[in-house]
Amino acid sequence: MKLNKEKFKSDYKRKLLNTFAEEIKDASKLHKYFALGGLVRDYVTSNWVNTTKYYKERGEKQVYYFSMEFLIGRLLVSNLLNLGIRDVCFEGLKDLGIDLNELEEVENDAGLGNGGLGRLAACFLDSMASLGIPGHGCGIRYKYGLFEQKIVDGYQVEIPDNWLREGNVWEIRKENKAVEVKFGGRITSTYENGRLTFIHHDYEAVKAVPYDTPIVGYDKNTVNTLRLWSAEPIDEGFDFSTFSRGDYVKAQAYRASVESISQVLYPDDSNREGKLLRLKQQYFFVSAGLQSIIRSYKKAGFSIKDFHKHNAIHINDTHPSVAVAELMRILLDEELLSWEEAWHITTNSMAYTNHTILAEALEKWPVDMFRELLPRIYMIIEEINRRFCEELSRKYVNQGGKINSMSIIQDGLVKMAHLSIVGSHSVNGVAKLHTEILKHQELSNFYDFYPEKFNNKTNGITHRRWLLKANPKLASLINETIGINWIKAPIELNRLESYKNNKGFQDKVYDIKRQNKIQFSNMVKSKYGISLDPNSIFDVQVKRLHAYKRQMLNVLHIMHLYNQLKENPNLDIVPRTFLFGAKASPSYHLAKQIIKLINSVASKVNSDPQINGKLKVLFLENYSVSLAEKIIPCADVSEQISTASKEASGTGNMKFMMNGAITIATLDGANIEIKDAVGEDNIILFGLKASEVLSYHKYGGYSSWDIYNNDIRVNKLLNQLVDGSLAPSHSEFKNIHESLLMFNDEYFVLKDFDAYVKAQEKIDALYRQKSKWQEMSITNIAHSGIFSSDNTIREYSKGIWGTKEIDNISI
Ligand code: 26Q
Repeated sequence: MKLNKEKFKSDYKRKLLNTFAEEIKDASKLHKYFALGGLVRDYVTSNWVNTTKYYKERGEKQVYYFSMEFLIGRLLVSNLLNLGIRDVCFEGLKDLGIDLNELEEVENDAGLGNGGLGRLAACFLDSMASLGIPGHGCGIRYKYGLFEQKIVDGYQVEIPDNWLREGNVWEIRKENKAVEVKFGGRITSTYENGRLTFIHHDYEAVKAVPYDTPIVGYDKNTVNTLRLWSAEPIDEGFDFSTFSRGDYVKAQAYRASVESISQVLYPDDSNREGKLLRLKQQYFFVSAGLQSIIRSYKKAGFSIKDFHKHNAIHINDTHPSVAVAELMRILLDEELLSWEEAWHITTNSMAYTNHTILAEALEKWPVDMFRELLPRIYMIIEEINRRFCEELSRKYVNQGGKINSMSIIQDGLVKMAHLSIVGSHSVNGVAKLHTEILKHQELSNFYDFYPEKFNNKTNGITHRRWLLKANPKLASLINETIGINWIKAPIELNRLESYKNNKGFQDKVYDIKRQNKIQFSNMVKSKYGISLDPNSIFDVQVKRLHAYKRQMLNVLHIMHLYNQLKENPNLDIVPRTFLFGAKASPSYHLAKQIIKLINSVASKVNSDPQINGKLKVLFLENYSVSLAEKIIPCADVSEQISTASKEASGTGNMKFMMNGAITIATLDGANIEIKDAVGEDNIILFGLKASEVLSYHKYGGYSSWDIYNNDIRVNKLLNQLVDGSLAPSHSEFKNIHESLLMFNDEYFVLKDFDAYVKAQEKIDALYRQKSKWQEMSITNIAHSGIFSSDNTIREYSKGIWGTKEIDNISI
């Protein structure tokens, strides 16, 4: 948009006055932030209304991305950037004595996600709007996002994330668009006009109220919508005419039970037993979302029979997969279509992305629970399954075992992945290796039956947030060097390739990294009182804490370096700063113990004068989107060290390379594609391959005891976990010790230890060759463009949704 500084300044002063009846000199930082946010929203609204109208009037095909999680982070600066007014606002505010960077820090992260899957959804929203694709998000407006993490005495403590406390400038409550969602009750059927009709009795109705957030495209007038649903009682919850103390108490209980539906995001749980409330959440937003889509589709005057030609429904993992049955219900019971018609529309609308191969992560619901909560939906799933099994039995004659293993309902459980596959026209994995494993291992029966459904869509990240916004200095240098086209066409970052040996350019990239490290160290100093050395290698592992991600391998290596330095204080290593950030699921005890271990190692190492500044270890509290934006631009080394085959894709890996970090990696997930993009000379690979891991799983043959007995380094390290070296209590790290020995090291940490140490020695040697290192770093940045989610979204759009890119909306 066009905006000059003077106009902005007067707009801003007026907004502050109108919102808070205050002049700048009297306003708090919070009010200054809210006034700016409100003004930005005002700037966006006419394009927002126009976009919605344009899509509707033209009947453009729209995609709805259904996701339990949207890990958005902050919106202020990213909206300013996408509107093209960051600089003018920065300067205007400066004239008014206000620092935009300070206001940015006032905004609470919208942390409505656990990790990769939720952040991917947020990157996709940014890319859809920036490409002009009519694509919207549909999810839950959790009152509390992922817990806030505090570290107390080295332990993780979880605090509720009350992100809405001060209000949310970006959302608009749409009371008039509320819909009803029905739970429980019972179903009867009658014949009406020659048609079997189902009636739902004694159900509990919940009001679903949408809150809409505008999603602004970069340098486009497209503004899409993220619609998040909030659960409320249908009326105030009690009837004043029969008011009594008992009713009052009942009414309050009813209100609380309804509101609990959108109260809190479930932390990615290690014990993922089917929780009724989570199933309620899933049906709640799916039903509300589909009802509102159909309502507005019909209002625009189109035939329900063409629904799939104008709408694509994407389900982000199995979490929203009840959408398959809910769309069938609406088409059958409300639109009165035949089963065949409804099934045709449903399967042609739905597409499903799988994000994990870990068997324990696949969602299954006990039949009894499912049927009681969603009686009509259960009936429909039974019928879908009956027809599916019939189809299977025509192809697989006398193969009852196979049919049983593919059934949607099996052993008293409803298998949501099976429902998703059967009910969708597309099933995709999120990186090449992951998709191959789905096709040939995890879902091979389904791949044999429906080969045409399976496809790969390698994940991506929005380069606008993860480079342009997070690393403004590097972004400016890139602009000066190759111009600004890369912002719209990120592949053009490859023009930096020709500067990789340019000494002047190398120095500038080095200098920017150093400045970022200094800036970050200042923050660390004031928050933790710890001094970091910006000349040391910043070696960073930030991601959720999971055994398969192998933070343990990283810790064992640090302990090993420490042991070596204790034996030989003159050991010549490049000073290193190891930085961690990770939340553990509250019930995941092993993961929490690993956090404590990192902190124990940190205090041991950091307080040892003999180490003489060669090692520093820091666990950063409360890893989140906004913290990621600060830490990633400082990283020299990116730790992507999952057990091969276990990380579906990873997206942090892409963010780091885009900011010039060198990746130390196993051949897992998208690390493989990063290797293909930068070449083997520009990434440090180590460890077991996926095929080796899978073969150990299948045939056995690995004994962690052998390594413990034969490698004196490993022997010493494991003993140190339980001999009081790191904690006064010898049982503090007992579970870790047991997982590595008694339980035979499920994730091959010890098996890969030697290779990892050697890979780290390689990093040390390379970092000493400054020019070589800079060349590698620039090569990584230059080849990061293909990992822009713009590319990923184009592939989804062409290959799955059939949506088009609209150049500019003109009304
Ligand atoms: C399930 C049941 C009960 C409670 C929580 C859950 C749950 C919640 C979140 C299960 C899974 C998740 C999230 C999974 C996830 O983030 N997967 C990651 O997806 C990324 C995007 O595709 C990939 O890059 C990562 O490799 C993958 O781990």
